[in-house]
Amino acid sequence: ALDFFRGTKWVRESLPHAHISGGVSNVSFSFRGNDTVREAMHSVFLYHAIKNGMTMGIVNPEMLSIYDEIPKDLLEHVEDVILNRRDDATERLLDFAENVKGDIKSTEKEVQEWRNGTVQERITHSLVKGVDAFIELDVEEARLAATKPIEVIEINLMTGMNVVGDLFGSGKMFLPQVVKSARVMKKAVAYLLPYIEASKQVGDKQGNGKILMATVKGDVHDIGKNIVSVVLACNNYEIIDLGVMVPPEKIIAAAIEHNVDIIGLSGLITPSLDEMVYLAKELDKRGMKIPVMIGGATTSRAHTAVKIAPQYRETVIHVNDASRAVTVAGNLLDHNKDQYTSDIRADYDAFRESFLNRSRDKNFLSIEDARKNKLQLDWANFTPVKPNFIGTKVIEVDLDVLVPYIDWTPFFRTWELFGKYPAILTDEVVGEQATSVFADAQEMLAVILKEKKLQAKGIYGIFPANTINDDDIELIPPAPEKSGQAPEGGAAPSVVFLTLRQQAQKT
Ligand code: B12
Repeated sequence: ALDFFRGTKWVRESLPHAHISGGVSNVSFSFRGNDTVREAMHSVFLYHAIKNGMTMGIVNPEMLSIYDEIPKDLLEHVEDVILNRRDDATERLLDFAENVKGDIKSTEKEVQEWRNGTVQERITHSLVKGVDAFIELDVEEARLAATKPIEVIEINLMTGMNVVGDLFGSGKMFLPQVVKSARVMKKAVAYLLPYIEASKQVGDKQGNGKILMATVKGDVHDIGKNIVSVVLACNNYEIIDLGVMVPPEKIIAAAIEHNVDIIGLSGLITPSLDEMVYLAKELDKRGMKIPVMIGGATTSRAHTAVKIAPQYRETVIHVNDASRAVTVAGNLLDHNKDQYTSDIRADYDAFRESFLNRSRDKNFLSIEDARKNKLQLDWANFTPVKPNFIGTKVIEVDLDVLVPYIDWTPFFRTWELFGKYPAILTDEVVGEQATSVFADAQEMLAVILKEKKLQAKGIYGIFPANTINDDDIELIPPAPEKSGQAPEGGAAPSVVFLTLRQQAQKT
């Protein structure tokens, strides 16, 4: 926003005859669903843009508050963001926005309502909404009901984070909101840590072994890695934590320097999978002998078996969660480890083999074989029915007839509201916005129907047709009637559709 204002000012001063237009509502897009904040943002943006020389603002006048009537505290928070006045402006506005949603009475009612849910519903709500006020209370309740404190992380908190992940993945949550969810998650984990540590096993001084932990290059996610580190530390493993975005050379150098027993790699974004493959190759090239544990939300047993394990002669094993990590580390360092590691390798080899076989099945046929498969029609014993007409026909339909056939789902997608119609109208996150744009659309549609603003027309045709060459279709349109434009000889030129026979192998 600030750059827009500065740019506008510069253009108007340097090129006095130029005009500037700006789309205002984009600035508040991440606050969809909170009209109070959106309207204030529009007014603030317009106010400063006009002051700097903008000549035309594109804005929905129904979504605009009067600049001077914006409550002082809301104005301050919004201007901090629009004018980039403080480093924490976004965070502060996000927090503040939670309190200005709707009127005070309904906000209070909403608070009471979500507090009536089950402990899982309350934890999920806090994570999704980024509310940290009650998280310790709810986590404590879950801890008292759990057998072990780690269960609260792996069941209750993970369930909530997966909801956050799904909403984020489908575009219904935005990055600043996920940052807030991550903070709530970290607060919850910090609350549980002393309880997890209290269950620390009393071991010998030497400990069970040394484990290097790192989130791979390019990846910033560390919540899961940190949990695994704590849980392993509580089981007497010495942890060398290299943090996040760790380049492969640094992981290898640290593994050698600290003489670690296991390397633990965490990754949550797709590029991390390739990083792990690369690292496995590098470990192999250097003839390293340290087993590797792979973890993090986007990693999988399948990817580990098919892509990572074949690159490294030593053991590579995928681990689903923090508690499994303890058993796996124990097995990798046990005196019986040879049996365990050869079982893992055999298991992954078998998995990979069957996976590759399945892909082989999908192989394509050669074009010659595909052509041999073509449908054989018995034309000699078939007399086609003569159609009522040859050529094209135009049809006109009343719009009322078509309305029930409108597919509304793509309509919502153009508004970047994801979900299927009609369920989207009651969706917890986008339902309110979806209902509002749907109501606008119904109003507009009613006007279109009433004033007959559009006319629906269709055209269809029936023509003699033949297969020609190997896979192509020739249409023979009739000569235009009495148009006088038919080419010499009467018939219109034929039209050929070029097609390619289906080559996918059918099982
Ligand atoms: C919180 C979060 C963030 C936070 C991270 C904060 C932090 N300090 O970690 C922030 C907001 C910074 C963030 C940023 C981004 N994120 Co993000 N994020 C998430 C979210 C919602 C939760 C992750 C999480 O903490 N889960 C809870 C922990 C406890 O689970 P976990 O990590 O899986 O760990 C458990 C196990 O996997 C295992 N484990 C984990 N590591 C290891 C390691 C070993 C050795 C072992 C044994 C076990 C193990 O044990 C843990 C406990 O049981 C996920 C969604 C999801 N469902 O995972 C998306 C998600 C991972 N993010 C995603 C994306 C796209 C991004 C961004 C690229 C977004 C953007 N446009 O900028 C950036 C990434 C930038 C980068 N370069 O890395 C996508 C990744 C999609 C993909 N396949 O690539 C996801 C899946 C969301 C989605 N559905 O689209 N994100």
